[in-house]
Amino acid sequence: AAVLCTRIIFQLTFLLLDCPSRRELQGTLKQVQKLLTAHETSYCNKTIYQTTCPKLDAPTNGRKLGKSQSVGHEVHFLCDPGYELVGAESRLCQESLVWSGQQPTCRDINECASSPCLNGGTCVDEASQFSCVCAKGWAGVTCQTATHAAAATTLPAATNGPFVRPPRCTITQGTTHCTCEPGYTISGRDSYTCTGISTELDTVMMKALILFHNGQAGRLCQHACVNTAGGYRCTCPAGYDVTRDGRGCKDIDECATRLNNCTKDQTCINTNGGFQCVRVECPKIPNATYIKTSPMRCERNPCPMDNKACSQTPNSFSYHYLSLVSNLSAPRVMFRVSALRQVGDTLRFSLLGGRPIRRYFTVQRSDRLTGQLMLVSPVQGPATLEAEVEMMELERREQLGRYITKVTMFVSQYDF
Ligand SMILES: [Ca+2]
Ligand SMILES: [Ca+2]
Repeated sequence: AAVLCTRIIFQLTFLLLDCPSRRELQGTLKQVQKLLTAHETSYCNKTIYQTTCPKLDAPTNGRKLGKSQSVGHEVHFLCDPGYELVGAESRLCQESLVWSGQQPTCRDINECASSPCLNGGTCVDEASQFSCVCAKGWAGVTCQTATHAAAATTLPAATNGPFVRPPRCTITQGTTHCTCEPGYTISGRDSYTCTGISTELDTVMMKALILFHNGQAGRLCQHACVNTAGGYRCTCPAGYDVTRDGRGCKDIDECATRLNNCTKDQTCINTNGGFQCVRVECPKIPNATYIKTSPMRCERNPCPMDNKACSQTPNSFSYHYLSLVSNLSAPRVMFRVSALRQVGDTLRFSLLGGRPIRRYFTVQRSDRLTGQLMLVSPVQGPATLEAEVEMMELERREQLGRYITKVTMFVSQYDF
């Protein structure tokens, strides 16, 4: 409009100064009229026929709120669950008939991207850094360490005394022969009582430990997270199923199903992420012979009278198998061996084996009649460890009886 006006003024000035002819004047007026018409047309188009902004689309995987495209009206944008908005949350139809800002998009949220605070910790944003407020039972910069208090409250009280069960005895040709249920050991010199090796407790304890270990609220997936459009999916390694909540991994019990290939004379031991077929072979040691009294126990045949070499050998060997997860925190009780009552003046518990086993385990007394195998250092799986706990009865330093408990531990590759 400014240019147009200048041009009209210029042309009129020209007319006034130079006294133009009638024809020239008519020509100029025609031109002015033409320009004014053109201007009016363009003005009318805008003000009367174009009062709205162009149509806006909703972003892919999102919605647009507000339908009006009139000047002064706003539209808002929302994304579907699993997506986040990138760009303007709203756009305004401006006087110029152009929407303000840029068209936003909905971007898939990568749920698998790790949060810095683990185990249910809350991340607190600070200037150029962050800090974690840890959930109860966790500590450390990223809440990575379980505090002792949490472990203690989750575990059942470890004060259970020895378990006692009557043995099954048979009398053949004047000799009494007794055996115990699996998990119990004949102990004491009389050999007529089955004393509990606290397998039952250990099973409960292990379950509690595993639950505790898996209860890591900060981990979205226990194993692997796969980001998907609008969501995510957790996957588990071979040997595990994804749990019902879709986040955890549950071991497949191959021994409870036909998924194992153990033969009839083998015992299937379910492990975390797999299984083992085991078969107990009685030890061959000089001066004594052993017979299998149960799939997991060997007992010494009676020694000839006054054969001291024979009577010094172990009275029994019992075998136990534990399935553990990798990196269990230590110290921790793994197994208990108990005597029903004291025979002789001393009961001694010790760990047999060399340095490799001593790196992870120790044996200590937990009460007068019980020794416990303790894990002293976390074991990184996959690994198979064998610890032998010896219980010895003494009278004035003379050996009365020796009982060996072999504990084989199958440590999984993962911490579940
Ligand atoms: Ca996603
Ligand atoms: Ca298994």
